[in-house]
Amino acid sequence: MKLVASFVLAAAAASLAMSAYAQFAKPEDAIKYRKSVMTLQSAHFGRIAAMASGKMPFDAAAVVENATILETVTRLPLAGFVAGSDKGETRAKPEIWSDTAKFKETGEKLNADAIKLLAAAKTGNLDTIKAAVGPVGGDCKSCHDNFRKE
Ligand code: ASC
Repeated sequence: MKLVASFVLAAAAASLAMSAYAQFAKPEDAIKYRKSVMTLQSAHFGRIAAMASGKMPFDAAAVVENATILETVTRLPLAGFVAGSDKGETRAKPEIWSDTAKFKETGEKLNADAIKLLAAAKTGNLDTIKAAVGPVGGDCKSCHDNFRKE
């Protein structure tokens, strides 16, 4: 009886682990996930960009806080572009799935530049931060230009 119970538990744990690994039950879930990621990227990068451009008062600790979150969040978008999620409420271009290498490279560059932005944030120097903001904004823009419909 004890043995059966432990098998049942193990099976339940395995199926939970599997569904977490598969990540998305439906294509709409993947679309919702990546839109959420874009919202977070925009919010946290937007605050840093606003400070870099003088639209918001410079607060070194707030830059570190936002850059820390941005560095984590920029690891996420690629996982949302699963096969079959090219249809529906999305502006994702087919090139994401036909030119995957370029798309992946673009996504990885964003994270690499976000890592540099976090390092710049930790210096507390506004000019250093400003120099690291440009590349991240450029990554956002080039990915949207190449891979997002109008
Ligand atoms: C943002 C945001 C984007 C990018 C882009 C940079 O803050 O929401 O989509 O930066 O405007 O060019």
